[in-house]
Amino acid sequence: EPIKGHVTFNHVTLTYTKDDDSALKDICFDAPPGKVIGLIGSTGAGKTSITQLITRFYEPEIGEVLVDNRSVKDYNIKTLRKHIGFVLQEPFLFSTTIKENIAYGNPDVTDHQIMDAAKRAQAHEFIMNLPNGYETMLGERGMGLSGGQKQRIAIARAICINPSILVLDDATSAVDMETEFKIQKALKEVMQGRTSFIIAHRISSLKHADEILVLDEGQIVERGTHDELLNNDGQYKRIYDI
Ligand code: DUT
Ligand code: MG
Repeated sequence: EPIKGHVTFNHVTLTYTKDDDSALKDICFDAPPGKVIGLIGSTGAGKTSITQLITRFYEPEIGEVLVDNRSVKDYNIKTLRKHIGFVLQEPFLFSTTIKENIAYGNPDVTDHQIMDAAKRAQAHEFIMNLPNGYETMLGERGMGLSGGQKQRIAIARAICINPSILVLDDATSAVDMETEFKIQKALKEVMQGRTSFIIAHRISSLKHADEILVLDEGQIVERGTHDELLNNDGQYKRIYDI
């Protein structure tokens, strides 16, 4: 049956290695379908770890992770992962054609859908400017494309998969402003109607989130909307002022 994309964390604690401190401590939040959750905090704070619990790459030591009010443990893992799209800072690309890269993980997708996804991902134009267009062969890890172009291919892929839950892990760092603008536009398109988790170092990419969780050393130290957090005069405000 379809997944609506309601994500709930109930007192989640995650420990990678027994001797280490927990990477996540008592994390609680509720992300209703279609809402946008922003995750911010210094390196090692636990942002990526949160998203990896949703896909069950890891299991919490304490607490539970629910999708549509059902524990992720009770899902068939393949079914669950089919409904979760990832756009990572270092997109996962293969040495095959651009078309195959966009269609990856979605064998039933048509050429028309691939092109439509690329247009919405702000990638169609640069693809058409390549000598072989959609048939252009990429090298290892997408060699031949810029970082921003690779990201837009990854966004097009996420659009094709049509996930209910979307994870954007630092998707717009390390690109120039014009490219960032294009990527932001593409992300807005792909986030439409999906529960989205935006991980960012820059506040500009997540200030429109419905709720922002500020993480520090595995704990949520502040939460709220952009405006609420600025009024708090806490860690978020300090990041904003830098
Ligand atoms: N950690 C491990 N093993 C792993 C992944 C992470 O021990 O396989 C630790 C490193 C860190 C904590 O868990 O102390 C949280 O890591 P995470 O990658 O979730 O942090 P982040 O907020 O995503 O950091 P960054 O901004 O650098 O991506
Ligand atoms: Mg991370």
